[in-house]
Amino acid sequence: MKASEVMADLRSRFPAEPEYLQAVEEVLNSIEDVYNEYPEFERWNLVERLCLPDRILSFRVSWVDDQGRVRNNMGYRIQHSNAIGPYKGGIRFHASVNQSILKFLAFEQTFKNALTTLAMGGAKGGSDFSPRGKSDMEIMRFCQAFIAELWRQLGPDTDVPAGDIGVGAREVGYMFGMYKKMAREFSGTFTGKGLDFGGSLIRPEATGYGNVYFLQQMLATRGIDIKGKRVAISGSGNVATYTAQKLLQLGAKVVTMSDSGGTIYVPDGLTDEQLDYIFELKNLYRGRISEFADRYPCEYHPGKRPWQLASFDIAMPSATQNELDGDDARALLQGGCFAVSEGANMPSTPEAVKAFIDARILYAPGKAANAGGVSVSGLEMAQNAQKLTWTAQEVDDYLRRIMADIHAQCERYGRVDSSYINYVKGANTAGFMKVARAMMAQGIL
Ligand code: NDP
Ligand code: 2IT
Repeated sequence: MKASEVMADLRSRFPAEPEYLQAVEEVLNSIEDVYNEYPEFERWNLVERLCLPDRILSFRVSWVDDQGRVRNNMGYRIQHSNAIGPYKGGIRFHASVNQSILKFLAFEQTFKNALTTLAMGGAKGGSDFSPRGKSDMEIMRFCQAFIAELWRQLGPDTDVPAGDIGVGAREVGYMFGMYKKMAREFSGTFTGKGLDFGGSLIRPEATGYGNVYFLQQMLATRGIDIKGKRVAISGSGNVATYTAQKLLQLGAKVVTMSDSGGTIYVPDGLTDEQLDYIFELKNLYRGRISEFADRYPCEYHPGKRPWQLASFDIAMPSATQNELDGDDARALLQGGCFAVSEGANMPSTPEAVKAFIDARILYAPGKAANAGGVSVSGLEMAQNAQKLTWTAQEVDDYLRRIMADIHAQCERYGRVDSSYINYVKGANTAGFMKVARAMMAQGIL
């Protein structure tokens, strides 16, 4: 089947999976040229095989809440591809989780992981369980029930989960503990573990730091210094907060952060002390970003996303998919925004992506820009396999090298002319070619 025929076929087979279709369409549009250069891909029906996950596991997760009531959630693991390494990708706990969202995330993860230079296939999992407002004991019971079902599918060389929205060090700790008990093995089967039991230094920071390193690579192509630039960040979770931390270290101004309740706008940029408070607020008290506005003078915009509140030099969407639409993109461009680097997975709608590409600004899709997180997960797997621990400096240096390598891959496949790199085309093509070559070499499976 030709790439365009695959899209029409997937649309008719999965009409109720809009996020999955959106992610696939973006990749297929990018790779059409290289795909047509290799007739053997079509003979082996490679694109259709690559778009369909290897397997989808879905199961009921029953657990008991603090009031003694029995609660039932859905659990999933989508093992998309192990063509270049064991299945690898995060677990998301959020009320919105469904099969379409996890299929899009597992599909994206496959190409992202291919860009990292490390040997990792693509997967994603999660549940429609919402950690919001749950006690620590409820979180623990839920994580244990989730893994009681999933553990058989996992293993250090089979499938290695990690965190994502709603899953941080606490949840990974509970899931790893249950896995260890069920499987009777202490291995690197989860990444993002606590430092005392096999976690890697810099893993918490890696997605945010990596995104800033990638942004610096992009800015360097136009001779722009990050210092003093006004950056809008959305979200205030793991990715957003460490993005802000690295930006502050480099002298940039972080002027917005948000959560699902609204956005704070700090025109002069967050101070170190204010960012420390956000870390505390989110990690210790699990509070809302509105509480920041109770404590420090700033604008708080309930129910609003950052993009249309002011003008920004740089935007780093770091909350969730489709959080930046065509109107937002046009407002950003009108305000003079010259770079967008995605911390979240697929945060920009197709209309927004088109606006950024048409305007020839520096625009990095999530699968390139946020690959630092899973890269350091790969380094955590390497340390676990060696039974060694690397220093923070070693891991950070490795992370910088990987982000520079990903930038070089994007440039190789995405350079349009002497003044423009299409990072969407570059990332999709580079990721696709690696997975496609591996699939061709391994036969029809
Ligand atoms: P966290 O759970 O730590 O933080 C998520 C943040 O995004 C919170 O501020 C949350 O606000 C906000 N958010 C989540 N869902 C929505 C929504 N539907 N509408 C508005 N705001 C929302 O997650 P992470 O920081 O880990 O993940 C953020 C993004 O980065 C996701 O797209 C994830 O897939 C991606 N990513 C994560 C990596 C990682 O290593 N953790 C690696 C690469 C990408 P609230 O608390 O109000 O829900
Ligand atoms: O989207 C992502 O890359 C992640 N949530 C991190 C996955 C991982 O295995 O570290």
